[in-house]
Amino acid sequence: MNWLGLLVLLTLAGLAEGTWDNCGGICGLRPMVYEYEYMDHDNGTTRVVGGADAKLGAWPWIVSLKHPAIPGTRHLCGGSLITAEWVLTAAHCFDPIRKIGMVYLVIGATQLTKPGHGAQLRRIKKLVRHEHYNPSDKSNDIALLQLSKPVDCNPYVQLACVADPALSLSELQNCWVAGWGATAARSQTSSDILQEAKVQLIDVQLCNSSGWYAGVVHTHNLCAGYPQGKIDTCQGDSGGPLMCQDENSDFFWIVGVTSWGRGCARVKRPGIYTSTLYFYDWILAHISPETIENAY
Ligand code: 4AZ
Repeated sequence: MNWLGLLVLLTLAGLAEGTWDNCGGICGLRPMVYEYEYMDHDNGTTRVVGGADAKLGAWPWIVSLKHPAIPGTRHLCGGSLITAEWVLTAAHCFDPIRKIGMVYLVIGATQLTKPGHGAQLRRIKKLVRHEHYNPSDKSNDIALLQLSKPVDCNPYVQLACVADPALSLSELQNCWVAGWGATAARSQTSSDILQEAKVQLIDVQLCNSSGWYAGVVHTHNLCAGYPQGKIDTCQGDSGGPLMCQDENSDFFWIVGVTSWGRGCARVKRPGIYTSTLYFYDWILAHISPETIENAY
């Protein structure tokens, strides 16, 4: 092959990489947070309900699903960017099924009224709700949204790592929730600035015991929050991520999708999340059908 041919091939390969994998094949990293640490910026207080304002780019995979019919910031639900063209969210965000054509996604924002230059807007090309999602008991509360066009990653837009079944949850200590949902129980208004809070994973057996949720939590759920309440996700946080830092590294895994709870921040009523470990194969099968078909 002549040199010109080789050059054309290499250029095409480079372009193809730019189009298909513009997020560098990495996930769960927070470039802006590492910058803040380098600058010796204070880390914010670990003081969602009971949370604190997140810094710009703190959770670069978090997405706001918006609907024009919702008053104020139009925020409907949270979501997480798991590939350049797929967002993980909760099935109940589309309960009742809304006009999908009207829903749009804001990716890379911290403040909804000032999304900033890194933020990108997308529409939904395809909605995949879990085929066994049941609105009456919120079982299988998980959905995937294919974006109208893949995002371009930047310091404010990064992919989340989806936790696989091999991950040992009981060893994860640094877990967080984030969202634009209500900052007080019974409040209907969403927060303009993304809120974040550190939470504890609570054993599902304890969570399901009498005096707690008394058996209504499914085996494919996770519970997170505090026995004494006070810090929790709330209305509008649904669909967003429950994230834990890897034991041996800086990056974060999405271990749950915010699903429901009895009220917000109440004693012995922590938030209920759909486990991504449990639904890992379902997620993979729907975002890359070719891969799965070839695997069997
Ligand atoms: C909701 O309605 C909701 N306290 C989300 C999370 C929790 C409660 C309600 C957990 O979207």
